[in-house]
Amino acid sequence: MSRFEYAPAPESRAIVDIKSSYGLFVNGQFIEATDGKPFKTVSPASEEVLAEVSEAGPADVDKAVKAARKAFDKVWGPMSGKDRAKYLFRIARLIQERSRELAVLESLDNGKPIRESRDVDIPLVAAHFFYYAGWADKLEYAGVGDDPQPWGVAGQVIPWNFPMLMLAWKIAPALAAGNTVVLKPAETTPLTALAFAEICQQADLPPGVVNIVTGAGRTGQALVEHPDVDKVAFTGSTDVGRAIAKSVAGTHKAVTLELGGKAANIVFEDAPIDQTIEGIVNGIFFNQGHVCCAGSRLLVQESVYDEVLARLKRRMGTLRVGDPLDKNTDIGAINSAAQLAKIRELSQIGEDEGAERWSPDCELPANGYWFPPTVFTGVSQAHRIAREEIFGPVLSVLTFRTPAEAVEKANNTPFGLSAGIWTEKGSRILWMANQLRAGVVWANTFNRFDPTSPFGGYKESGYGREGGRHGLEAYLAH
Ligand code: TAP
Repeated sequence: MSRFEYAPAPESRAIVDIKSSYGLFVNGQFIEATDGKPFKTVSPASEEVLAEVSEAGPADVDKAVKAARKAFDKVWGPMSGKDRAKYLFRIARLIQERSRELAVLESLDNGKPIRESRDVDIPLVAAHFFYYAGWADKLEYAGVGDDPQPWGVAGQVIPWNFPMLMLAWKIAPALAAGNTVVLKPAETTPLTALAFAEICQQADLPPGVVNIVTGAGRTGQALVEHPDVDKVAFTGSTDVGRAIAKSVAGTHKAVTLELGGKAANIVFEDAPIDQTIEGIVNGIFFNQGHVCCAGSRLLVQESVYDEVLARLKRRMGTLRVGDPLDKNTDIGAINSAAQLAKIRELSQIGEDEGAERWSPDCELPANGYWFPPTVFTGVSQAHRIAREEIFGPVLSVLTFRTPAEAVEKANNTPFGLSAGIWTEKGSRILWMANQLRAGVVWANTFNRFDPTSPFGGYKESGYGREGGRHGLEAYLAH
């Protein structure tokens, strides 16, 4: 595979103003961390250092939790829902106003294509704040009784794949319900969370209602283990989720966990073929496959296997891998060297276990972290690439003959986050949706999100729901 020199599109880079260093956002101010060393956040497309960011240690986290507690007791808790809504609407409008800048910042820090951050991530972020702003004065209809009460201080830890969208999923319902928050973004993608902190200042949000503590796993651990946190909300890997569940067991804390997935995307012989190919591509290559609900296991009915594979490979050959800031890019950079190593390792295991690997001939930039769109055929259910989350642009293809076999294979996973069904038959969609042990089931579409719809998993994909009315429930004591 050939390599070329990556140079970020200069015109988009000019619209963001990244500071050389950032402190923690505590009690409405950016402050220096007292307890940890600063770390660098880099652009995964160029390895350029974007900024130096403070690492919060336990003493800093304690400061943030105290600020959140004070704001809860004195300001945000006693405030009427109607007034809380005004702040949330204001934040939503500021996100819209700054959406171009936020999209560029997200693509720079995360590596995702600008077309996605501009058209999907940031509009959804604003939509979440608008949606939950509407709930703030109607909590008695949230389904948890006539007198819903916030938990208090929420400690929230999020991953790097949708940095600002995960922040919105966490912060918007928490604030609408009357909680205050301390949020830790992922180590590799802190910049949009820090921009959000500025937006909170612009919106005149009372100090301490939102606090952002940057850092790595140790910061997250200090936050979820802090005794004065009432509600823990975590999105990330199943391993860390398990550790968090153990650490809060036996405490007063309420917990929701959104963890990994290994979704089946199921194609029947009567599926509308053009739409299906686009759905398969979107299912696994959207956001470089760094998607918890990615359609990473393609189940194809045997009778259409040859046609689906041939058309899929042809379509994969047209995907452009490269500069995240170029509007024509389909697949951006892998978020970190560590994630690239994990994708490479599991792909090698796929080959070693006997599956057949294929990627189109595509040029990859010389610097930065990249992986070509890849499909594995001849995959059996026992293969690790069929069982483990790769979290990259790698698709494993299996076949089935009957709907019952498709259900059995789709459910043969410890995860249960999402699934997709491609068929013309409405009755089959309904039957399959009932059989599949997945929190979200898409029919003739994939990776569609909306603030009104609950999202979350079964089994090792976690518990609790985010989004919609159900997403409020997680932030209300009942
Ligand atoms: P993790 O390694 O689990 O990290 C998630 C967050 O937890 C990061 O902020 C991380 O900090 C922090 N963290 C690490 N160790 C911790 C500890 N012991 N205590 C508290 N916090 C800790 O996951 P990731 O690699 O960032 O994200 C990918 C995973 O997230 C995938 O498995 C994916 O499926 C899942 N995901 C799930 C969903 C939903 S909705 N189910 C959505 C998106 C992603 P550092 O980043 O600094 O290490």
